[in-house]
Amino acid sequence: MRIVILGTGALGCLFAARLASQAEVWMLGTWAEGVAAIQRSGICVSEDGHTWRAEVHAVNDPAAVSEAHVALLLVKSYQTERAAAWAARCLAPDGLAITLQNGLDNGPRLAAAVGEARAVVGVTFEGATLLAPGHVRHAGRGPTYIATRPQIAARVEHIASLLREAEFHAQTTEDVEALIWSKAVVNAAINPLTALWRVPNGELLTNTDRRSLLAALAREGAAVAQARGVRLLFDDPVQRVEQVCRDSATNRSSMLQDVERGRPTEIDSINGVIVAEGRRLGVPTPVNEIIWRLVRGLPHHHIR
Ligand code: KPL
Repeated sequence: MRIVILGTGALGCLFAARLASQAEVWMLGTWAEGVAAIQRSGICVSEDGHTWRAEVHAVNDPAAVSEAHVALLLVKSYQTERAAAWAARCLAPDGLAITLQNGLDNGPRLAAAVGEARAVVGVTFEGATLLAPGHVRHAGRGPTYIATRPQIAARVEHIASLLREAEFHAQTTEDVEALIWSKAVVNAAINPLTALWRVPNGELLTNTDRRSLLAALAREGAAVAQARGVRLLFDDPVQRVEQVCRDSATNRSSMLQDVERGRPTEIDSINGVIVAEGRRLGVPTPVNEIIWRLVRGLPHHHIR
């Protein structure tokens, strides 16, 4: 089985390293330092107090990979178009492209590039931090879900079992919307506030001003999901978001890390989609809209 992983960031490295024992793995990315480090010395994974290495192919040219059975998209959501176009070039006609990215709008963009029949949406709750190019710290374990449908059920099950052999908690699901929206409601509340205030997740609970905005964002996101007919995995979005803040108290959210590094954020694919869906469905989302604009207005925030 030939697998191409789009993206050489933290999760790309984690998935590539683990899958290297099960498949021929290619990493494809535009980040020169990341590709060079992996070419030079493979991927380095630090977890549970030890560090191990895996050898994979790493390239920056999609022409180097062809007839891949699986393409895994693990780039930031503002890089989806390019990664999806590259996946289309690398995939075999009966290959599948799977997005495991953050955000609510990756599926349609992937399908536009590779075709509906080859596009698959998933979500992962694995947590990883990039320590250096090609060196990832496996920071938190969580399940990975891949959406299945009758036409591709056998291939999706095969990929899920490969991921399980690579020690991921992988499952297939027919209701991936529930997972994506549940994750997005949490991300829409925590990520922008930590990025704007530059605090770790647990600090969002330390005073009533922070807590009230956190709660308002979570309630609006859940209301939009509900209007869309999505069955969220929790009854009380505020309780859920506060629990995530406690469980990940010392984490610096991915959006905070992006802002600190002067990179664009995934705000459009998270809060931006909640606002757009709210408008479409007649659900007011004033707090998400203000927060969305505040993050987009941050200095150096590039807009798609
Ligand atoms: O998913 C996350 C992120 O940072 O993107 C949370 C759950 C908020 C943890 O930091």
